[in-house]
Amino acid sequence: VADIPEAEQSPILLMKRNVIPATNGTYDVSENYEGDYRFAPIEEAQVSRAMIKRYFNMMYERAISDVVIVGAGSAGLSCAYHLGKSRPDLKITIIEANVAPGGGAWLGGQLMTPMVVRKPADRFLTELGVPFEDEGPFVVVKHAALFTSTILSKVLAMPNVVMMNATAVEDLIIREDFQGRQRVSGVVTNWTLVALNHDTQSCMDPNVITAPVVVTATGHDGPMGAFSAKRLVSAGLLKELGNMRGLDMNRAEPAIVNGTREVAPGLIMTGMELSEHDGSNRMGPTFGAMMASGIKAAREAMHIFES
Ligand code: AHZ
Repeated sequence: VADIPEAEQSPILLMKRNVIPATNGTYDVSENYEGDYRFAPIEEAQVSRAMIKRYFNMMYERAISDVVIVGAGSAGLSCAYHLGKSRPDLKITIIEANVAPGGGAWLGGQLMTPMVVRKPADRFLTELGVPFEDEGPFVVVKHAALFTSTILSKVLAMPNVVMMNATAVEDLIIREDFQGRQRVSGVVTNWTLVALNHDTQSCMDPNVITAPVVVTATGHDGPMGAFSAKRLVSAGLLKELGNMRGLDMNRAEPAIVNGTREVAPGLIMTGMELSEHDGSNRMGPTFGAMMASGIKAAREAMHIFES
């Protein structure tokens, strides 16, 4: 910029003159580290506007979605992957209460990192391109984060899938369909930090997303877990919770996969939330059922759109 008068060296004027470092295909990432590393100039407000424009356009557009997936743990993400890939025409919106999506799938069990997946669910790892060690009846991914980061990156790269994290589903939209049946028709959302502070502030009303299909994948009971199962009870659509039974790997995994279904009109349940709904066993740190249940939930959603 030495040839530009100092008075004209505001970031925005520099940008208009195209004074930016070369970033074309021949750019060498190891260049300019000898005390001459330069960034393209920017006005601070451009950063704000770049985020606001995209985020609020996304919220505006996704206020009407085709499918909302509640919870981005291993079951919710597996559902998003299969549905997003199989039906690129559907607007799929993932709502995740935590800042970090992934639920319990950043670790295996007892804070150890390897992830165990019983066969035949290893086929899904192969499809994702996640490497593993074969131990006969099961396989082991060297770090659970390798599965979670891989599926997250693939899901988020899909043009039809968006995710709002740090956003909690606070309620379900339940209204009468044309047959007079109560039907889940969307979700009620709020920023998680707001949802956590309802007891400390005056009323902070939520927002809504309508969708003909909601997939709930909020995990077993916990601070936020089993959210939709519990709401079905308080809304009168389910008599009582089955409550998750003790650990039995051999019973638990097929029960979750085979039990994945539309539990109430418009609401498909997947993953460990089903153990609370149905009263099935927990399986502990073996993740094949979460993947297969997520895929089955995606198939259930497709059936609804095809029927
Ligand atoms: O933050 C939660 C997590 O990421 C999110 N979530 C829960 N309530 C929510 C709400 N709004 C938005 N109201 C919400 N998001 O849902 C995600 C659930 O992920 P998870 O990993 O807890 O559940 P999962 O069913 O995908 O996987 C369960 C993994 C387990 S638990 C278990 C055992 O305890 O035996 N075994 C396995 C394999």
